[in-house]
Amino acid sequence: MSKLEALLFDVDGTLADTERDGHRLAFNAAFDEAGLDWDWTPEIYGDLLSVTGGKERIRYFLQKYLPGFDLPDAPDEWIAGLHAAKTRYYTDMLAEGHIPVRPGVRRLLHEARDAGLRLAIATTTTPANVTALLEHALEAGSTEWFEVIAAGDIVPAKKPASDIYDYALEKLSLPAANCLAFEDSRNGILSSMGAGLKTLITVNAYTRNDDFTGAVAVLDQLGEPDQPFEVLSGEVGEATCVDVALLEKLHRN
Ligand code: XBP
Ligand code: MG
Repeated sequence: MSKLEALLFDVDGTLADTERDGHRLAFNAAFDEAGLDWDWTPEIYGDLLSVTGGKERIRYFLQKYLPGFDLPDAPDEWIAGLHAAKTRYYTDMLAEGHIPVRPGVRRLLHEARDAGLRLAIATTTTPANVTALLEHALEAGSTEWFEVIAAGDIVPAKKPASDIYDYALEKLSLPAANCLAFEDSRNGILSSMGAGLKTLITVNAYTRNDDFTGAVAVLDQLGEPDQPFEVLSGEVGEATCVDVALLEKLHRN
């Protein structure tokens, strides 16, 4: 049987609830700054989340909601500029402390480090967003806890493709069998399972009804000793919050 040696974390929706009141607002601020009257409501954004990656999401929005929009010459550069402004707004929001990590995240990461588990990140978001979240929402210096931060355009195909997890595993020099992934979405679990990883899901408001077939367990949150998780599917025994012992059990099963 393979020993659990490393944990690979998605970021958006998993480490923190970043989408509705983080990324979405930053996109809208960038649109406003560019003189565009686009308003990504929480409902529209829920649909746009079917496409991962901010630049890809803008393109999808234009195709689906504004098919007649007259794109400037050099549309890729224009979208990249819009997206760079969005990243600026988003990282500023994080620096101002607007977005906390989800319940149980800080505790579990400390416990995992104490237990000698190796840590990595596999996300579609821009690297600057990951660093800003770790440093401001998790803990100053916590970027160093992660041996590998696989993010954004480092691979050509974003989730649901498995490329970002394949890349992280290669950098860790570990087979998927020795690792466990943490995800929150259908696109995320398609990516992690595509790389052969057992995957634990914590849902959020946007992903609660996603199809998580194949997950080792689906929970509403990692939980804290005084804030138990709700089990949506999977067998967790007596546990009421995710700790290293439960991760080892889920990985073994
Ligand atoms: C997260 C995303 C990201 C963010 C935006 O998906 O889809 O694109 O919404 O980030 P996952 P950027 O959690 O599956 O990795 O704008 O920096 O691309
Ligand atoms: Mg996610």
